Amino acid sequence: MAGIVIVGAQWGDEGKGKVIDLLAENADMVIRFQGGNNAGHTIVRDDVHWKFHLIPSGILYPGKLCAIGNGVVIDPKVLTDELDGLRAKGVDLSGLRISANAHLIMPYHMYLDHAGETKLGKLQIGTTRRGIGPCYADKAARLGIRVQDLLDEKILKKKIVAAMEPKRLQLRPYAKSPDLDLQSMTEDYLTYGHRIAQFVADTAKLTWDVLDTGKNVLFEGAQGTLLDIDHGTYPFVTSSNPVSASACTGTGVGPKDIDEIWGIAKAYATRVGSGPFPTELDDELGVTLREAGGEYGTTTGRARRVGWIDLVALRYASRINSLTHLAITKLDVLTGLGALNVCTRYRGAEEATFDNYPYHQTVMHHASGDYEQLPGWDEDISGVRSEEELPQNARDYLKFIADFVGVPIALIGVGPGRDQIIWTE
Ligand code: 2SA
Ligand code: GDP
Ligand code: MG
Repeated sequence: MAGIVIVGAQWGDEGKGKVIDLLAENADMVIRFQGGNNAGHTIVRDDVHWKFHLIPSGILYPGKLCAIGNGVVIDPKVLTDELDGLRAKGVDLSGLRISANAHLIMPYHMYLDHAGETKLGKLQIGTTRRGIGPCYADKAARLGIRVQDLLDEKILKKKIVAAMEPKRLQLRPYAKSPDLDLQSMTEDYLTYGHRIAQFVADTAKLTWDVLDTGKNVLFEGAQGTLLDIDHGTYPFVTSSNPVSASACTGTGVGPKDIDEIWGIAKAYATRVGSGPFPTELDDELGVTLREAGGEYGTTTGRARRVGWIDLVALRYASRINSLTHLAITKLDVLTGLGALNVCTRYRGAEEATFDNYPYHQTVMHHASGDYEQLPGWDEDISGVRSEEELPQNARDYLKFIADFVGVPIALIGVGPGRDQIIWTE
């Protein structure tokens, strides 16, 4: 039996989609456990780019059991559009299952996300404006609407009324929006319900059944550790827990069902949206790195902020997630960049230094990276398939990361294609 969790070890977009696609080959089930269609997971197969927002990144294996767990928030319009798109491309959806307990993003969640950001002005989080935060807020307030509610008109309508009632003031500017009309919203959501009914299941039970027969389950995380609502750079975080512990609550298994925890990290760092980023490069080199790495949001197209690899944050992510394996992606992007900085501690205000990730928001906002400089390499490594073939400086760079973080590197990415990887074990 093996439960394998995949999490982002930085601020998201580390290349989780690609790693999940690779590991899914030997898994009997893939299940997503948190986040929603704020996620954008890219898989490149035979030069075709697939972008998934809600559907698990294992769906390209025909018939593979792919589940959306209870911890995910689902925008049923995005889900049905994604399903239509995949069907049109001939993807087999017979393995798809959707938790009856997953919460739904409603039209008012999107308006509230937008309104919240507008109100914050300069202090805005930089959300994807997909309604993620307001949906999780309703879940916690016990005003959420779940997938199972789509199957009963009376219950659905009652719950929409109850959920909208306390939001009346905030929603007043949008009162005339047709999608907020109770009757049409109910009808739209009932239609979504009919369209996804065939996939709705008890995904926790399905997961136990796979694990109990000694088969492998991949737990697919979205976003990244530093965006975690409890352990990330609050309030500049998403509204769920992208850390490994959430694989349990977001699917319905216990910690003893987890055997391996893979943290995915880029060979450098990126972040979309606002918030502290101690190793950020906001100079020419940053622009070069962004273009070389194609660092634009998979969901929103926003330019991602870029910076040096932050080993203080990565070591913190290793501890928070109990990482057993590291996958370092996008090593190829660092080729030809010259000497490479790796952040080994933070400098704060008034000469303060921090070897460990500081819990205090003010400290984090003033933190900047303190670096060791390592030599770079100029050789094209995109065709390299074994560690031995990598330039010595690239191998030393990886060794420095693994030693500092204290977690072995199992996989190295040298390009977006699914064959552009190096297995180290
Ligand atoms: P939200 O929408 O409430 O979850 O936003 C809150 C913060 O979480 C960040 N966030 C992300 N960061 C990186 N990647 C994400 N997915 C997309 C991608 C992002 C995109 O794959 O590129 O396309 O812009 C993601 N989703 C949420 C967000 O930037 C806020 O900082
Ligand atoms: P995710 O959200 O963690 O799945 O990551 P995204 O899909 O949002 O962003 C990662 C991007 O990097 C995608 O465009 C991938 O195709 C690409 N990618 C993944 N691994 C590598 C790699 O090793 N090298 C390069 N150059 N690109 C990669
Ligand atoms: Mg992404």
